[in-house]
Parts: sequence; structure tokens; C-alpha cells
Amino acid sequence: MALGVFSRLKEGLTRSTQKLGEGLSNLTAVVRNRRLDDEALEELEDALISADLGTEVARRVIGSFRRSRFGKEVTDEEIRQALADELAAILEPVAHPLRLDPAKKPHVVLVVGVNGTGKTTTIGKMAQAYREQGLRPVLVAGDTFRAAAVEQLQIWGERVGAPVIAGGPNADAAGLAFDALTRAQAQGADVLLIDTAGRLHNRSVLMDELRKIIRVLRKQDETAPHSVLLVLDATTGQNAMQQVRVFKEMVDVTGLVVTKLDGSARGGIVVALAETFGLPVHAVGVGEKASDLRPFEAGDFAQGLVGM
Ligand SMILES: Nc1nc2c(ncn2[C@@H]2O[C@H](COP(=O)(O)OP(=O)(O)OP(=O)(O)O)[C@@H](O)[C@H]2O)c(=O)[nH]1
Ligand SMILES: [Mg+2]
Repeated sequence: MALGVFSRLKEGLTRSTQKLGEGLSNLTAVVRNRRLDDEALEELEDALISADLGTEVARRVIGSFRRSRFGKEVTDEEIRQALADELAAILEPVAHPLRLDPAKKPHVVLVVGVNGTGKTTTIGKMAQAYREQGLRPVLVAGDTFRAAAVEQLQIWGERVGAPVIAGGPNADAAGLAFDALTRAQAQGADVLLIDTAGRLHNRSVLMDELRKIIRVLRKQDETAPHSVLLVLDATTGQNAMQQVRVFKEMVDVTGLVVTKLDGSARGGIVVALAETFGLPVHAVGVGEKASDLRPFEAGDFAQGLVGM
């Protein structure tokens, strides 16, 4: 089971690995002839930056290599291992699963993010995971602007066996969230997963709506929402950084889920996110199926990135 999980994640990371690995194999050729000199370090730094790790991380890793290995003969294997260790050290502090507070009935999770990042799919996958743990999730179709969005969540609910609370066409998302929380409390649900619309083309409307949802939830439970998950699509690379900044201004983001790592050459962005924001990365998406949400494991992820 555990093996399957990690091999699927590695499969998902293959393209990042290839990208990072290409830079590294070039470097290895340079190093073989001339040791780890300034030029070799510069090439490695470029490889790290082009793999989306960010300039700060690249500079730090290179600084560490310079101190410990400058002028030495190094093998490809040694570089990969050292790099994996450096990256794992950056990722370790953010690798936290989403912990539900068992005292909250339900624990309220507000799911936010721009269009198409995978919010609705991630909610479906989370609901599946909670069902497998014998918990009772309730889903809320808070993206009320599109009928298709409501239907998509309803299909997930049926698939995983979780009730979905939806309003009529153009229902008020905040009112819906309030009703849903009231009903979920009455039913003794364990977790309430609230889907939201991701229209970022009108930032102030989105901000007003998210804040209204939160304000209204707090009338029912002043500690809600207990988690605010920002869903990011890894294939958008550096754009994900800007999305975190924007959403952090709007709401109190408590953690991240990074999706589409199966198709992405951009797994390095997770390192840049960890370094810049330090927000917990609760899980990663590696496909479209219910079982394609994985816990985020720093060591495995770092090894996958460097092709180990
Ligand atoms: N390959 C892959 N596809 C994913 C993953 N997560 C979501 N998707 C796909 O990405 C597309 C968008 O996912 P949604 O869950 O609808 O995204 P959303 O954020 O709810 O989108 P909006 O409701 O339009 O804002 C769908 O086709 C999903 O199947 C993932 O981890 N890997
Ligand atoms: Mg959606």
C-alpha cells in the first residue's frame, strides 16, 4: 500500500525530475572533467532556477555546496543525494497532514483557489479519504454561479457516499454555507467541506463573497472555518506564488493542496512555496481519480524531484 502511494507520486513527479535531472546530468559532465568549480556551481544554480525552485532556494543550496564541496570531485549520485537532503530540509517543516479537530462537529474546511486549480476535485478526494476512515463528511456546493459546478460536486458526493448540500440557481453562497453548517451540526457530521467559486477576474467581488461566507459561518460557530485550504495547480508554476499572495490578503489561508503533479514539470514550485510562505502543504494531487490525493512526504518528494 505505502509503496503504491509513493510510486504513484514518483510517477507524477517524473517530468519535474526529468527537467531537474537534465540540468544535473549536464552538470555531472562538467564536474567529471573539472571538479565542482565556479562554472559548475553556476550551471547547477541555473538548473535549480529553471526547475521553479526559486532564486532564494537556488542561492542557498549553491552556497551550501560551495562551503562543503568546492573544488572537490563529486559524483552525480553525491550531488543528487546532497540536493535531495537540502530540499527535504526545506520541505520538512511544511509537510503536515490536515488535522481535524475532533472537538468540532463538524470541523469546517473552506476550500478556495482560482478557477480550475482542482478545488471541487480535491473536495471529492478528501471526502473519499474521510469516508475510508469511517468519518462523515458533508459537502457544500458554494460555487453557486454555475449549475455545472453544483452538478460536479453532486457527482462526487454520490461516488464517495457523502451528502451534498446545494441551493437553487444563483443561491447566496453565504446563506447556503450557514444552512449547511446548521444541518451538519444537527446530523453530527465530522467535517464540512465548502466548495467556492474561483473567479479572480473580479478580486473585490471574490473577497467580499469569501468574507461574507466566513462572517456568516461565525454566527453559527465563532471558531469557524477551522481550516482554509488554498488549492494550487502545479502546472501554473510561478503563478502559484502570486495566487498565494492574493488569497492571503483576502482570507486567513491555513494550508495548501498542490494539484496536477502527475502532469507537471513544475514540482519544484512546491519548494519555492515552502521557502517563501511556510504554509503547511497538506496533500498533493496526482490524478483525477478519488484515490489520487496523497499525503505530502518531504523526503520522498525531494528524492522524486532530483530523480532518485
Ligand atoms: N491530472 C490531474 N487533474 C486534476 C487534478 N486535480 C484536478 N484535476 C482536473 O482539473 C480540472 C479542474 O478541476 P476542478 O476540480 O473542476 O477545479 P476547480 O478549482 O473546482 O475549478 P472551478 O470550479 O472552475 O473554479 C478537472 O478536469 C479535474 O479533473 C490532479 O491532481 N491531476
Ligand atoms: Mg469547482
